[in-house]
Amino acid sequence: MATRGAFIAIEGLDRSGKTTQVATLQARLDSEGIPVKLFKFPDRGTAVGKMIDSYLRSQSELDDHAIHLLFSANRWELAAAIEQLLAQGTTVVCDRYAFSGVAFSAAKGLPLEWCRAPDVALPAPDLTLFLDITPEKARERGGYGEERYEKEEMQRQVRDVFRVIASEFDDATWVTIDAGRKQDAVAADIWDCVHPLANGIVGPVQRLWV
Ligand code: FDM
Repeated sequence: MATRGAFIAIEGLDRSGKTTQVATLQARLDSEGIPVKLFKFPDRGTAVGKMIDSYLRSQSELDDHAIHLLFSANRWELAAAIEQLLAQGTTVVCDRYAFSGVAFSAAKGLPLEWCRAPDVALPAPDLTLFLDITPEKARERGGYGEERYEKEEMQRQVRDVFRVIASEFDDATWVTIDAGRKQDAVAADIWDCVHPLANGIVGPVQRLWV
């Protein structure tokens, strides 16, 4: 039976080592000869992405609802490209996706259900890996960066919302990984989860949030 590429989302808190782990996963898939394409959200290169970038750097102010919708629009801009790649048999790895969208906006106080609405019917990942790290461990790693959400209290709240989102998924679709450990141990866990999907998936791409 024909297979399509797997859709993998990597979500994570600040200082969880997400960027490194995404690069490591991409390299591993490459070395196994599995076609892979990486997306990163927000994609700051599009017209919408430029507005998001300016907001994150605190160079502009936007209403919380408005920026939420821009983050979602940024995903919709690339949704067709993602679907096309999956149909061609390419594995798609996303560095952040709609779960970050919900987690960050809900952490600011917007209702969870309102936050989900603009992402309804986007392609749903087959697997989401959540790189979890305690605020204490993040502090040990040198604290947070300069951008708008990189503050301990915000990260705590985001972590709480991620927990709520995680509880809605089964163990095969959402895996929380302790990212407070050594890089190699985290990468090994990620590969254990991704490997079974890497040779392709039978059946259509699912939709958020069903
Ligand atoms: N972020 C990211 C959101 O608030 N909503 C979203 O939909 C997405 C995809 O943007 F603080 C936040 C999360 C993070 C910031 O992410 C930029 P990177 O990974 O640090 O570039």
